[in-house]
Amino acid sequence: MRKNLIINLSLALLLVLTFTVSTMAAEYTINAGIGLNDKSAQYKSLEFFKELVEKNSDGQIEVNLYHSSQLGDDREMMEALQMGVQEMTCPSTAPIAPFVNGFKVFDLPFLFPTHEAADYVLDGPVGQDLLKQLEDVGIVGLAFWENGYRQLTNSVRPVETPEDVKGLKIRTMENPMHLAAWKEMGANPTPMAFGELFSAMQQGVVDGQENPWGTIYLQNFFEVQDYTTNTGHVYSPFVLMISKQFYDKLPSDLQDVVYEAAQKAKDHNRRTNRAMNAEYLEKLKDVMNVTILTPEQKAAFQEAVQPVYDQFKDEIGADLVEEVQAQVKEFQAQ
Ligand code: KDG
Repeated sequence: MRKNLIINLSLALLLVLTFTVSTMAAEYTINAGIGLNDKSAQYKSLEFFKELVEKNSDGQIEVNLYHSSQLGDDREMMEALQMGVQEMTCPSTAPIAPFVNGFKVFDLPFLFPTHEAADYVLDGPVGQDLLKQLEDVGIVGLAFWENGYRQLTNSVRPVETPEDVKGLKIRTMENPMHLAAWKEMGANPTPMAFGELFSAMQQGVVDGQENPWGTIYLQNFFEVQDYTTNTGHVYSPFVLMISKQFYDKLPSDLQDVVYEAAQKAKDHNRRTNRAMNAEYLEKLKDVMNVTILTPEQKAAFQEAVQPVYDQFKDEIGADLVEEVQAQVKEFQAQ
């Protein structure tokens, strides 16, 4: 009888303890949404970020991840961050331009000759100053992650010269410079949110699009696109960003946990993304007609889109464009 009582009491205590622990929900929740799917390097790095934040905050912050535009497209998610109804997202720089004009500079075609030159500029004063400017629109820019060099795909013909692009209906990100670059090559560009892209290609609303190899493979674009070319016309950075309303509410030690995790996850992201883009180019060779341009052929694309610099220099800010170009040169001279 006594033994039973002790067992029952212990069980009751265990139940109370389990209940207390399970209802001791984290004090803060970060809902993070992206457009790419859960196989992407971007999602893998968010998983890495989540693990770090939850561990280093001793469970005070929980991170929920959403992929494949489940929470909306890049623009909608940035607006949700501004309103404080979503905490985190990670868009390409192209759709950030309507929020902070200076971000346009990074979508100039053929701006960054190598990944390392991009890292140098993005992690240097120009990149960090632009991240800071996001605060004026209610967003905290934590770090530049990487989308990567964008490559053309289409369902009509192999593309070896800018002339081959003529007349193709190409989906672009919602950014005037991407539109202008494809117009210079005689294409028929249409801006569209990423979440609508696959069915637009499937239904023939557009003939082609441009994205890094990892995206082309992992989003199954090869199922609806036969041809791809290593145009590498733009290096597309990602920006990991958090709602300022949310960040300001965090005690400073937890702000540090989030900031530090974002930096560590940045390194994880660049490493993973570069390895994946190289690996998926090889896999694409089995399922698509892949054109690898010679340096001379690539130079023809660079020349064709050069007018975009003159067209947008004043709009972006001539000083900013020149500063970025000077830093690229500075890096190359090292
Ligand atoms: O998760 C990021 C995507 O939403 C988007 O930025 C991907 O490069 C992209 C595109 O083409 O829209």
